[in-house]
Amino acid sequence: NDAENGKRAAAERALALVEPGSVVGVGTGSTVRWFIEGLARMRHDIEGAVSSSEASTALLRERGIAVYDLNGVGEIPLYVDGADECDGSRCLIKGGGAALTREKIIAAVAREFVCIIDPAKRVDVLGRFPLPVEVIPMARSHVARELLDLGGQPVWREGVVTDNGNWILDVHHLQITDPEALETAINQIVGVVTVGLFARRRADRVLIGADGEI
Ligand code: DER
Repeated sequence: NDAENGKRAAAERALALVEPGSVVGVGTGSTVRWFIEGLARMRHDIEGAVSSSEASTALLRERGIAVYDLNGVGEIPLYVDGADECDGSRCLIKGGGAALTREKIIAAVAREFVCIIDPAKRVDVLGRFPLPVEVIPMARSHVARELLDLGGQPVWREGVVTDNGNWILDVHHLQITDPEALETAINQIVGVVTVGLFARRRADRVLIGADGEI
């Protein structure tokens, strides 16, 4: 279908950006799965990967790609990951796959963060997709009340525990016209581990389907 074709096309384009002999930063999700398939084809040309989730780690290792602890590697030239929404300034909502914390860590370390999306995720204003917020379990209700005060409608993603042992609130009904300000505001709430807004550190390039780019 169109979405899958768009995901695959964007992922294929990202493969061309991989430096030979490098350790590649790899994200999480169905778009990144196409990127991982491509990395498998070129696994002898790369040193290995650092991964943003146990799920991606398994996919990489099954394909004969070494996965390193981030603390054990130097600079990461390139991080490739998907997103749930992307606005015209390359700000992203991420976390649909519950991997937002490790994704944000690798994005912070990587020299270049390239986001790969199908065209349906390109929006004018972020917020139609509920904003994921990773929270320390004991703080769930406190953070939810604070998010209500910020105008959101938080919903507990019940039954989901992140790779870090935390819970997720998905915040509905936000119109995020100032992503950096909202990211900063939510980061301040005690009990928040990570907010799935990538604005302070946004994508450097966004590859959209077969031929779009911002
Ligand atoms: O969780 C994430 O941030 C992922 O990147 C995810 O949201 C993108 O998922 P998809 O590629 O399966 O749409």
